[in-house]
Amino acid sequence: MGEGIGDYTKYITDLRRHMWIDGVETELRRLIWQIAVTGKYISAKIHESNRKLAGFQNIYGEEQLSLDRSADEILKNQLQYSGFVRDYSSEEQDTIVRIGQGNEKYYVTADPLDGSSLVDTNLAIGTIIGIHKESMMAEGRRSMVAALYITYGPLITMVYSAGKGAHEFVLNREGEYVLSQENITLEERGSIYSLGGLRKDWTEGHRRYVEHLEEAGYKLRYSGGFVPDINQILIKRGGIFTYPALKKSPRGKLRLLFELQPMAFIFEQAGGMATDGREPILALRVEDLDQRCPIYIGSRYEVEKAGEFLKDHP
Ligand code: FDP
Repeated sequence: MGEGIGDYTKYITDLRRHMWIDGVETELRRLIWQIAVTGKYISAKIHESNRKLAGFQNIYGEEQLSLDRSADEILKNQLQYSGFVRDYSSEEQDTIVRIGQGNEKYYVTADPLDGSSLVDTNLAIGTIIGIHKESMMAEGRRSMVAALYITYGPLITMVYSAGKGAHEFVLNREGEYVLSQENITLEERGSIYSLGGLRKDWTEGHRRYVEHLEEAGYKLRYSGGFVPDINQILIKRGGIFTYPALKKSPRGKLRLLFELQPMAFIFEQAGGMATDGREPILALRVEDLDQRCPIYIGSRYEVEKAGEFLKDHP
């Protein structure tokens, strides 16, 4: 065998090389790399604030808020320096922010620090990113070119997809993202379920769906952090995460643009599905930055089954 790319790939562990071999376009590659590196700075900020605050429970709430904002600032600045991003929108900003000159290729959405209310419990939290090739106020299927999320847990892991499968990397002690799982593929059907919202607020269709899962022996696995809960479904190769429409909030809780679209992009790339109970998440048009949406995301069987129950009992 010669020294072709086929031989070379088996030695690939580093994120940059992986994206290069995967044929990810140069600027997109650099942008994803830049965001992954920014995850290290955000992680340092999380650690810094925890050290500073140990023992000061009374001011902890305030600091959590500033942690969200710090993560947002770090991300926005890094993206601005990258030179590849025209517009930035995040859960921490009221409007879309022009951070480029106006001729850059990409538009980035961010939930800089999802689940920050879990910091004091030492559960995992995360950063969620969507990368669009045109204005993000569109259907995800049309505008998205890549998505990634970083999980800050006992390990820092990053899952990205640039439209050619979903891949997981682990940050090692040398500060490199090392490939841990390539082309993650969900099974047709899983065995865990992860449910947001209070049972008393569920709709009839959703209640019946959950009872169906319980009768079938699904195990409950829910931390209350969207990133680790979703990550669990992906890494365990299936099951269902849902934050449904509730009687008092028919649009559910989670945000379409910042939280749901990026995860839907990654799950579809892993052979899974993501719907609002009817339509694919990526077919929904974003009309408003704060738009909420119910979500059923996971392996095919469970997502389709949810659709059947919700059709019969809307
Ligand atoms: P949090 O409010 O704790 O920041 O979107 C934020 C989020 O967490 C998700 O991470 C999580 O899935 C969901 O909200 C949990 O919401 P509730 O505890 O209000 O049901």
